[in-house]
Amino acid sequence: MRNLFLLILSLFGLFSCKPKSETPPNIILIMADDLGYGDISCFGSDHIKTPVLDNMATEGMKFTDYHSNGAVCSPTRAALMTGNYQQRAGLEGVIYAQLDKRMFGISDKQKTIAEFFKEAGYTTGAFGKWHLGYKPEFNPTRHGFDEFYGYVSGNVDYISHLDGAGLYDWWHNTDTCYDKGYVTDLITDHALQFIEKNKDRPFLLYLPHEAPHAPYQGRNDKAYRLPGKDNRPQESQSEMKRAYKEMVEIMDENIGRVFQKLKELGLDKNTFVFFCSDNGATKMGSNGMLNGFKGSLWEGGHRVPAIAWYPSKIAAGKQNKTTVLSMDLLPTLLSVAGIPIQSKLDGVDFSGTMFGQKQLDERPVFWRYRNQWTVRKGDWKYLKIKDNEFLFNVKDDLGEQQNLIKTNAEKATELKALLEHWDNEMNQYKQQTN
Ligand SMILES: [Ca+2]
Repeated sequence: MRNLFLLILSLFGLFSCKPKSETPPNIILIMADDLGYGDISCFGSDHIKTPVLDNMATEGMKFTDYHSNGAVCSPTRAALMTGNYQQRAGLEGVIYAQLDKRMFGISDKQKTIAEFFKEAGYTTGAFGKWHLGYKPEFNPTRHGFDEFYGYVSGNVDYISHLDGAGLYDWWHNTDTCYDKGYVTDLITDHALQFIEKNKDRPFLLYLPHEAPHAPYQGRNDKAYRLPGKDNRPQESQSEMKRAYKEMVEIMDENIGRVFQKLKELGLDKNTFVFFCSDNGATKMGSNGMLNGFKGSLWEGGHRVPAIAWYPSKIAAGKQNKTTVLSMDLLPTLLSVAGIPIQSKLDGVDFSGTMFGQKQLDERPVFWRYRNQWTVRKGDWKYLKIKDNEFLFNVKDDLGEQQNLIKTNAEKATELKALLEHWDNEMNQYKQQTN
């Protein structure tokens, strides 16, 4: 009798299909490389013009307290892909291009965002920079992406597609590919083809741009890296700044092509787009009023621009002040797509803060990189660099100028205890999984 009842229930489930208007949304995640908090006009740049991203913010939601999980490229990508602190994926530092340093890569033990989406019936594609390992077993197509087009190292020459070790690094899935063209244009061309091919079924498109990471090359500049030699000219600071501006503006133009394609195909009503950066700017760019640069745990190393766009569900022109990190995108994007998730993750779903439903509970979040540690909880940030300790109220003092470590020892003690607990947890996890 009970079985019959369950059968009727499950049949009821089968026939109560969602109406067509509720087909799962497409998800597009666009990430810039080394783009700083002050590098686009809607985040205050006075000389780089980014009309497409500005419009995305006008029609969507700008995040003022979004952080990359890492202060450099690979760790952030590991956290983004797995929804966990990068330490759990075994990637705390950058994966370098030198041949004797190519053994590292994303762990098989962690399920990726692409694997979650694929299991739910999505088609998945990655177009651009991977930077999660060179070996074939680290390739995106082995970690849930149906299609990969781009490069696996930390950066390639925008014209010749040679990596930092002077080796050719341009791929379609696991095969070397000999396309000619400027990286930012090429990855967009292929991403647009992916959208076309999958316009009738839900897709996850991950579009990690190279811009504005070095080498600093505009669309019409010469290749620096040629087989067997590095032809990098002795460039002036102003020449590199000129290229940097152009690189961000070309990326913006290409993001515009993605929005145009969505409109052309009538997908703009049912596609959620998120834009972010993977760490703060180098001295070539701008982190606005923030202290520090890429590689540091001062705010300039990890507080970066982020924008969400989903006109059918996100009210236009809103600002979101919630503290969120790269690792939160996995549970958030799954939630936007209506995909339930059972796994226990470090990242949390912040979709409620975008759709005006609910705020996140206050939680501590952590970073460690080389000899720097930091914890953030609410308005407070404790930072340790070697043996130097700092405490800032980042709401009142975003530029981290007033060290309150001596005047608010109680808060510092509370945050230090949280940090030590997390640090131990990450170390134990490392020991257990190695
Ligand atoms: Ca980066």
